[in-house]
Amino acid sequence: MSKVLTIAVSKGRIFKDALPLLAEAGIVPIDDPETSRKLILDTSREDVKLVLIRASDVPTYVDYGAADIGIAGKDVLMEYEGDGLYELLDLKIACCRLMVAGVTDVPTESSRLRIATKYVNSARRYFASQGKQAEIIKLYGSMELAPLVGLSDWIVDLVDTGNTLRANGLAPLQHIADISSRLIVNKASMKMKHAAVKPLIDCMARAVAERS
Ligand code: PRT
Ligand code: MG
Repeated sequence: MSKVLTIAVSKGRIFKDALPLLAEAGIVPIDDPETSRKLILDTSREDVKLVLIRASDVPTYVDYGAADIGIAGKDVLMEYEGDGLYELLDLKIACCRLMVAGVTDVPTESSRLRIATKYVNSARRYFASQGKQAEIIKLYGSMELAPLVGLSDWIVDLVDTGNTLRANGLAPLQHIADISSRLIVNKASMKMKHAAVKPLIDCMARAVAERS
């Protein structure tokens, strides 16, 4: 195993919120990811590199050891089925809620409840826990549209301010889970690179505690 520590993180809101926490561990990217086209960023620490990937791919890279560490939303982790990683720390960034939403509280009672979502596993588990039969329809985006055009009764999606729902005439109906980003670590890296991984986790844990 190489001496370099690789951290997988997605561009956008998670990256922005993670920067100050990474800085507490002495990790500052050399290039600005918003302007650079690089997918591997050098940092102020010679032994640490950041890899920029899509939010939903972060657990995959960490599970397979292509990245030692990752920062991923709990929403993404709840969907992920691999078991090669540890979820070690709640970073309390990029917070939102996973919710059931729709035009009205009352689903069309005729056939089986239909739910459109990107979060198939979480939706299935949630409705099963409520003792409700639901047909889950997998979408990759723009979930808000589904109830408006009769594709589904409700959706399961992330809600922050609620503005996106409101703009489409939808309301939040049921709370499924509070979401924040988590620090995840490849199981083998945790053992083989413990001397490098442990202080990094401790630094970030301290930074999180100081903020809250
Ligand atoms: O875009 P891409 O397919 O690459 O991935 P992604 O959309 O998952 O990435 P990104 O960067 O948009 O989101 C990364 C992570 O941020 C998610 O996995 C969540 O853990 C976290 N997060 C926090 C959010 C939100 N808040 C959020 N509000 N992710 C998405 N949203 C979206 C939501 O899906 C909805 O469309 O914002 C809209 C709702 O926001 P409000 O404020 O209008 O309620
Ligand atoms: Mg997005």
